[in-house]
Amino acid sequence: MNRSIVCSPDVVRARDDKRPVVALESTIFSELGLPSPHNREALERVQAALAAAGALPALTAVVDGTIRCGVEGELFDRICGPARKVAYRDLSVATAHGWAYGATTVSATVAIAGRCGISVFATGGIGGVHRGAERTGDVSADLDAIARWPVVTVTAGAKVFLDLARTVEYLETRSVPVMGWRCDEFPAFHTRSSGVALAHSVEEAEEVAAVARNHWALGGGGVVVACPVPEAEAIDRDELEQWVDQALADTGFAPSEVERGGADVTPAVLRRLSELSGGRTVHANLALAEHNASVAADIAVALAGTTTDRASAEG
Ligand code: PSU
Ligand code: MN
Repeated sequence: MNRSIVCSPDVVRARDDKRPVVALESTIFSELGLPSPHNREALERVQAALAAAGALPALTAVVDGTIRCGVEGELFDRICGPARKVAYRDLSVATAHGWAYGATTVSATVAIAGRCGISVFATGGIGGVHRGAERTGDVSADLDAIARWPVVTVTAGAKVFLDLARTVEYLETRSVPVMGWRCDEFPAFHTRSSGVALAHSVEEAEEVAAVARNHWALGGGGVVVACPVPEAEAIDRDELEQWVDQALADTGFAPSEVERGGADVTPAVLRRLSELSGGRTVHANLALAEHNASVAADIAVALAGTTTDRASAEG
């Protein structure tokens, strides 16, 4: 099929047999995502959650200049190590320049999944519209990529220091159905509510599968399932917002830098949030990643037997 992407034999077999497969990004598991050793724990918990629900993981990454779909265990030490972030726009450069390890973001992963015929993707949180985007223009490429490729993205929303109302507005503009998973607000990653209402909510994986099939039959691209962090690990919104304000102040980035979301801003803010919360933000991150994987697996099981080919109109 697609020679620019190397799929593992397991992924090829499962896809061809129409068995459930769930794509995973690698940024969250690299040193760019979670601090060691929590990144390794996240990878193991996500893989276990997929296996428990009967879905095969298809971890994506650029390894030694090759785009891989289905990275296996012997490479996990590298996956959890230092990386360069690879968005969809960077895949062509990472391969041409032979990057040793490019950790895929959401935009790269939905593109790889879409090209490989994998229809479900589990992540932690998606990128979004940054605060101040009306001046800086910083809108994550995740949103356009989600709109383009026919893949269901399961996410715990997006981080509270993005502009969540504009993020949801943008997905609406790009005709992406966004469904709250047993909730009616867009979740804010570490915390379950954002105050941003969603137009639709769903209760079961079968409902998501029906929406996705219908969207694809109409020529649509991606579908988002917005899945709040499990209650037991969730952080209270007011408490989180206090810590965010404190973390932004402590890390000393100017408001313009925070708004621009430069490469070093988010990791520094997340590190400070973890300290201020006594590690609770990291535990919330692990719990939501694992939970998203199990919801994504159920959706992949519900969709199994169908392909992501965009059906042409009948008659
Ligand atoms: N949200 C998180 N942790 C992350 C990311 C998002 O809580 O590590 C990563 C994802 O890989 C996402 C990317 O696709 O950041 C978005 O980056 P940007 O805003 O530069 O598009
Ligand atoms: Mn950006």
